Amino acid sequence: MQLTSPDRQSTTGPIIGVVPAHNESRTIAHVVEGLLWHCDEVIVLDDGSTDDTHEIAKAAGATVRRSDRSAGYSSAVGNGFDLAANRGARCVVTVDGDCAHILDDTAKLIDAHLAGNASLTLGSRFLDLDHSVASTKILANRVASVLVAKLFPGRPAVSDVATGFRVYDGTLAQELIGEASRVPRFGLCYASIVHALRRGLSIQSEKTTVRYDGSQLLSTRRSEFDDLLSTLVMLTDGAARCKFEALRVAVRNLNPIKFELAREVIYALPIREADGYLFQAQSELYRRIIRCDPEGTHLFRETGEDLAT
Ligand SMILES: Nc1nc2c(ncn2[C@@H]2O[C@H](COP(=O)(O)OP(=O)(O)OP(=O)(O)O)[C@@H](O)[C@H]2O)c(=O)[nH]1
Ligand SMILES: [Mg+2]
Repeated sequence: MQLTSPDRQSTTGPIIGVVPAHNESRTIAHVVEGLLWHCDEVIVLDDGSTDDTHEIAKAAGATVRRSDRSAGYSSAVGNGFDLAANRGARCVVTVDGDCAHILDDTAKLIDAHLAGNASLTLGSRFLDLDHSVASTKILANRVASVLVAKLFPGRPAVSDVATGFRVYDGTLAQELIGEASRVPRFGLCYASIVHALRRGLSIQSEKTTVRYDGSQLLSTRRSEFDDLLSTLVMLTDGAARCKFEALRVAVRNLNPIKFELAREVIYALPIREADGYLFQAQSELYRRIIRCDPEGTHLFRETGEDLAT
């Protein structure tokens, strides 16, 4: 699924795998070995781990960069982009070190990236859903996609703005090094999309499969939601920035939030014990009964204050 016209892609250089890993000793060998089938080199960025992630990654064949202090996902991936740029990478494949993604999808993702001539190819967990992803995760991602899409009126929303399984064109990866060091924790996931769309570069999505363990399915962590909003606050100004700031205050206070999207109402309901949110949707039909809104594209806080216009 391509969103804009083809770009001029990097056509030479190695394909570099970049894996951020924080205490992933259980899974990192599998990820490195799986990725090495498809990449010329795999670089594991391990910062702040207290287990033997770095040793296992090295034994599995990865180039490892390690530091003592945990600087967050974005900083780790940015350091990977820096090393990939030094090698003149044609493209960079990022994948999480926790083995959430099915690595067999790597070939498909790289092929789609090269064939589609895109700057960024996202391994989407939410295209043609035929595997089990919890509804709260689907809804949380829909909300995230809509918030990002609000910066680009008239452009279709990207289906999975938070996926860690991606292929970046070498030039785009290089452009993102500075941004990666500025955004909070997982902010690069969103900042990269905003950056590409602002530059008029193309983003395409390819269906990929994920596996989660049960504990990850209950809720969306408050910190993840905060990362998204803090990144959008950083990347915007004026009225849009004020609205994202107001929403961030609500998230930081773990307040209930109500989003009215085009075809449904999505509630983010706080679960204090999990320090996060459960997302629930109500159908359009029900919404028509409780309130008539012909425009149907507003975003409201619990108080009813309109945040989107
Ligand atoms: N180097 C490094 N890697 C990190 C850091 N934080 C997270 N990661 C890695 O980034 C990847 C994604 O992090 P997760 O915690 O799984 O985040 P997530 O996939 O959004 O969340 P879940 O859906 O709950 O798994 C994993 O491989 C982590 O080990 C960090 O501070 N430094
Ligand atoms: Mg994960």
